Amino acid sequence: MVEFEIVKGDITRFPAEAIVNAANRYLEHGGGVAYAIAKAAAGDPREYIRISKEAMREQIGRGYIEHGEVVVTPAMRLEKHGIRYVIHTVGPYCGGIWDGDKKEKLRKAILGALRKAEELGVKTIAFPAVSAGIYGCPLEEVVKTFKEAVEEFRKEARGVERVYLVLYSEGDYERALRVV
Ligand code: AR6
Repeated sequence: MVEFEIVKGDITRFPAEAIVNAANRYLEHGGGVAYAIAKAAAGDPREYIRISKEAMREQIGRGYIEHGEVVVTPAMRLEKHGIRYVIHTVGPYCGGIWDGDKKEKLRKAILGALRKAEELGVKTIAFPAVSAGIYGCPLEEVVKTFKEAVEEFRKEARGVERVYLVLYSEGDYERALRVV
């Protein structure tokens, strides 16, 4: 049984075996949680961008990812928190607009990371609220999509036991808890 838990915290120090990055398709890590993860992992965020792009070439065979495709990089300095991998996924850009297409893209982005966690053999995985920051998707819809994606993943999960959705601010955390 896969447990889904909404927690408050900083994902760069969250003790899950894999953490997910809310990346852009080029893995540029220029702002938001992506920049925070890149800086915390490698010290110099540019170094983590270089590592991510190299990993993308090796794992995907091109210079960008589609929704549902993910890239794995080593946790580097994040290992001191028990983190082993960073899984980069790309959610939809909403700019305040939400529809079925955005939901499907986010669902793919979440499931792609969950399936990669299975492949990596990890038991715990933590996500930020993918697309709910710079990409401007409504937080409540993002949380709802997370719940549904984890529900779907339960049918196929073998090794993953716990999925965390980590909210950075108190306000977002309280809003997320109210989503049924
Ligand atoms: N821990 C957990 N959550 C965090 C942290 C943290 N340390 N820092 C921010 N958040 P965003 P997106 C939350 O903008 O909307 C980047 O430039 C934040 O409050 O990071 O998918 C990428 O390179 C928000 O709720 O991701 C892309 O270009 C959530 O993480 C673009 O932003 C996601 O916000 C992706 O935009």
